[in-house]
Amino acid sequence: MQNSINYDQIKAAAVYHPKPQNIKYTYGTAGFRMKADLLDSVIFRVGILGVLRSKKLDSKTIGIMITASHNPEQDNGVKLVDPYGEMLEQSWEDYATLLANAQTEDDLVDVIKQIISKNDIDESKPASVVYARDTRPSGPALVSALVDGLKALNAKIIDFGIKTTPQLHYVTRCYNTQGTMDSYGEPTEEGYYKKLAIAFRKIVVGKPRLSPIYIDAANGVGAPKMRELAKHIGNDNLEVILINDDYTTQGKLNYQCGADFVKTGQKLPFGCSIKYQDRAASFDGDADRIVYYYVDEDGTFRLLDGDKIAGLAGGFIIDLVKTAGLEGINVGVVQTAYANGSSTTYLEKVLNVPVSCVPTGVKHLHHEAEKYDVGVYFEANGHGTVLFSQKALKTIQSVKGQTAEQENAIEKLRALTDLINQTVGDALSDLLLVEAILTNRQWTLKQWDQAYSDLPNRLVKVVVENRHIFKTTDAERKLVEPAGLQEQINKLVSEYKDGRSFVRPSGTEDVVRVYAEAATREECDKLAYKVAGLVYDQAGGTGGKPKEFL
Ligand code: NG1
Ligand code: ZN
Repeated sequence: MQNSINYDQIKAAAVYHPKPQNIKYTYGTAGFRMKADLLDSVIFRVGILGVLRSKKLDSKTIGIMITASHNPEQDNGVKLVDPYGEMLEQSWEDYATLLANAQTEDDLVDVIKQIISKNDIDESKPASVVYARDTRPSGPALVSALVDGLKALNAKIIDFGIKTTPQLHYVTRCYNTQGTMDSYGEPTEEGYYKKLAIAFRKIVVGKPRLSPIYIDAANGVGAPKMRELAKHIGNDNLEVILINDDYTTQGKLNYQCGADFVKTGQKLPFGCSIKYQDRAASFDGDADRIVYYYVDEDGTFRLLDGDKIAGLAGGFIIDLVKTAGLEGINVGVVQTAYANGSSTTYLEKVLNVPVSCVPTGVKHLHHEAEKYDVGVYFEANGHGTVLFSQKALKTIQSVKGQTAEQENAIEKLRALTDLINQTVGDALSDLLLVEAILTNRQWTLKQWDQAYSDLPNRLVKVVVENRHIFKTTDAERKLVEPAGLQEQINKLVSEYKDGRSFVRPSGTEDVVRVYAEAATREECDKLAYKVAGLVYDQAGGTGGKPKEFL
């Protein structure tokens, strides 16, 4: 009975991972995320949940990633990955929260029993879990809490070491598809690089190499992994210059660098002194986000964010599908309310693609994108990917071109299905996607940027007593509660040309986010801060009213 659950063993292990008093944990859009020193008991319990999930899913391998992405170095976090590399099924998020909040060892056992009985789990099934962590100093101690949880339930444990978040998603899918028709690749880090490198070379073959790309790796795990990937690709195809690649010195991770810093501050990261015509990109701390940027002739900073990547990828894929004569394959783009209004107009009016808007959070984007044959999804912050449906994959694999031009387009589509990480947004894979497209088009960043001009936009945080009183509808674009607030926001918005603004509670921070865009920078900033002030005054703002531009 090696695999069945021994509750005394669990209780004995749990004693070493007590839940702190007076803390309420919540499994949010990015799993659990907070100060690392509050996470020991949570991670132990996430291990337990991973094992239960594996037993529930017929012993499929479940992934667990320990990371806090773009958060400061002292934070950490954890999330579970389902067998095909997708986010944990939503109904199980509640179990994660319940387990994390069980106060005593007896409470913990009660919750485990509840989960087992509700889901009709066969306790005797073997379980398998693969885990990885990013480069945070708190990682090793949290890994040992995780392993204690996994061992308490006698799971098969696969240590994937220090990896990017998307590499963990990749390997989880590989383990679960090995030897099947849908085999996703070799379940190793090497296998990941090879798959991407081979696909990249196929797409750029015969095209002149572009100028070097500077990559700000946020002093995180993306640095060593990008270096490794670049070796597999070869300097003759892609020239990479890494900056902010010091992932061993404490205090540097995400500090004044990385995709979030660049996107939020709309400025160059620390240590980046690019000149006109240079090309640069930033990853975030766990390398699942990427944004591009350059400086103009007059030194102005120009950002190419997730929306721009969606436009570039969407346009390229649509051209290939047309050239290949595959009109039966529909292409769609999925965005959130944070997508710049100009990007939505460009996609709908110029590229003529259907665009859906969904609530914030990768799982919403991912599920919506699955509804298209080829679904492009990107958050403005640079997290995104392109999904190919089974129908699209089969067609692309089997179809034969009538002309050399058609065959060439089909070959490129085929390579794209390998190049693009099908499980989750991936900075390394997305970098190669963008580089492959720009190489094919022989475009500079400026040429890419010319597709449309972003409306000036601003994101402001408001600290309130209780952000949970904010309820939204219409993909988070309208407030339902507090009652009456949306009408006042509408009134403000109507006073600004091309004005748009919405308010929603963050899923990852204890703040309310206010987004605004308008025709000019000045108007946009005014609108943002007026709406932020309104929220502060009417909905329990604390700690100082945001008023930078008023
Ligand atoms: P919240 O904190 O819910 O706004 C942020 C990002 C999301 C997503 C998650 C997960 C913005 C405005 N929000 O969510 O897009 O990436 O973090 O990391 O960028
Ligand atoms: Zn991230």
